Amino acid sequence: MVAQSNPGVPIVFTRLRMANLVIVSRYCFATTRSDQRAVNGHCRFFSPYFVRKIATLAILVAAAFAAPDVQPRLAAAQDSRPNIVFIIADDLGWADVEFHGGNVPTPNLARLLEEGVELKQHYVAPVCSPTRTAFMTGRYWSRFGVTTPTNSLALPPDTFTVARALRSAGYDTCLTGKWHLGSKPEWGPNHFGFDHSYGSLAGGVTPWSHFYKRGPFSDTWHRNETLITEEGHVTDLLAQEAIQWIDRRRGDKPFFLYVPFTAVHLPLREPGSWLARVPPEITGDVPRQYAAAILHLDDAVGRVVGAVEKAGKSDNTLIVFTSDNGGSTAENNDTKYPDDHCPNGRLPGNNKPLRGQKGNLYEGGTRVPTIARWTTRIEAGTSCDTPVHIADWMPTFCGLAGVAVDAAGVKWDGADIWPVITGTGTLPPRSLYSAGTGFRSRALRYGDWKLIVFGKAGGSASKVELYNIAQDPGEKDDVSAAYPEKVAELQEELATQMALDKGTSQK
Ligand SMILES: [Ca+2]
Repeated sequence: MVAQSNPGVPIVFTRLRMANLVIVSRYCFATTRSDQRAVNGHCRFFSPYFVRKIATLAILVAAAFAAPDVQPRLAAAQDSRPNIVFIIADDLGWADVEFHGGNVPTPNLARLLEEGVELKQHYVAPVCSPTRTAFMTGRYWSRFGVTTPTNSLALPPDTFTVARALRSAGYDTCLTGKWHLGSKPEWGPNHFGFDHSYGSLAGGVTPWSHFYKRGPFSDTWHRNETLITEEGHVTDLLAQEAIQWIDRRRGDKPFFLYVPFTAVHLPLREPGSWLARVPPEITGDVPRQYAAAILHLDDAVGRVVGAVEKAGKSDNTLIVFTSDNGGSTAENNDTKYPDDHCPNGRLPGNNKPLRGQKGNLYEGGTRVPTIARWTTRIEAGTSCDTPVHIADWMPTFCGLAGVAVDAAGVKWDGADIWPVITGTGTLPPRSLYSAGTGFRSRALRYGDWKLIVFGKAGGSASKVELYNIAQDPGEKDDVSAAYPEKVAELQEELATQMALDKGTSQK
């Protein structure tokens, strides 16, 4: 059956037809600068320009409603399903990118931005594994009790993951990058819906030797869950595998490619060729390494996007870029990792003007640079100010792919955000809920408001803060004392969300 929150095939039909009409309407009632230029100087309703548009409208409206039987529409829906490339950086902060004031050029991201939509309020977890849990499942990480980076098995083995969902709809699926949802090979990506997988089973790795932190999971570099040893810088290897997987594809089967880079997570030691490109005004070993890692990451994103274009798939591929949490200021040469000659010093992760950083629930920890591009379906150079969440991608992808979902078995927290990405609709009012690490804090975003509760639920040490994010995105002014009714309202919703978490009674 088809879940109410997930547009199944019949709803996809409706959406496609409505989308056509929206496009046609926009075309006819021009509002873009180029259209206004074209109209300028003419009598709008009698110009050859407008007559041509009205004729086109008539033809396309007729075509949109001229499919009386299901089969032709099914063919149309099948043909419209996009390939999906989901690229996620590691610990890349809000202002680490040039388009948010970062100090190094990110031209490939800038190009995606020019050709796509920026999601200006895209929320993730404050740390790694929780974000990946929500992306994989469409559910809040706390539903699985995952609130910290983990090497244990994060998801029940039969979890309906986004990879399984898309594979069930005929997609080929591939992960090149960091998994971190269970660090044993038998808990790896191939066991959760990926046809092909490569990279780190655990978390971030040493850049040249590809080891995770010292201990039982240090040896983690793999292909299809078989541990391997390779030479090369981690960013290049991950990009290269993704590109080769695209290049080797044959036929028209749609694909889902998930590329979770380890950049710009510590420990960093970049190739000399990238260090040489860092602007001279950036000084200090680790700040220069960090800048080089951003340049390198941006280039790797460009190479993956280039492979999609070279394969002739650009017009029917949705590409998303985001980060898994805010920027970090931790020590680069973390001694928990085997030595890989990485320089000492603190990372300069930049989340300005947002407050906080990786690890906490302020905006700097959880709001990350995010872009979506689909050249034929998303209007270029647009932005979306609706708060959205990493858990929204699975319902969105399933909607686009026409995945039939068992409503009784799937309890998504996320929503299909395609209407707000494309500017064709709005979402019903909803809260966005985030559990902090170890359930030691919680946040709830509702409308312009954000409630943060510190301390274990019900504990005597709990502390409440309230911010109006629209007026105060930097979370400088806690207004909880001035709006007790708003605090109470949000606490009630928070309690409802908390009750759905795994093991709530123990928290
Ligand atoms: Ca991370």
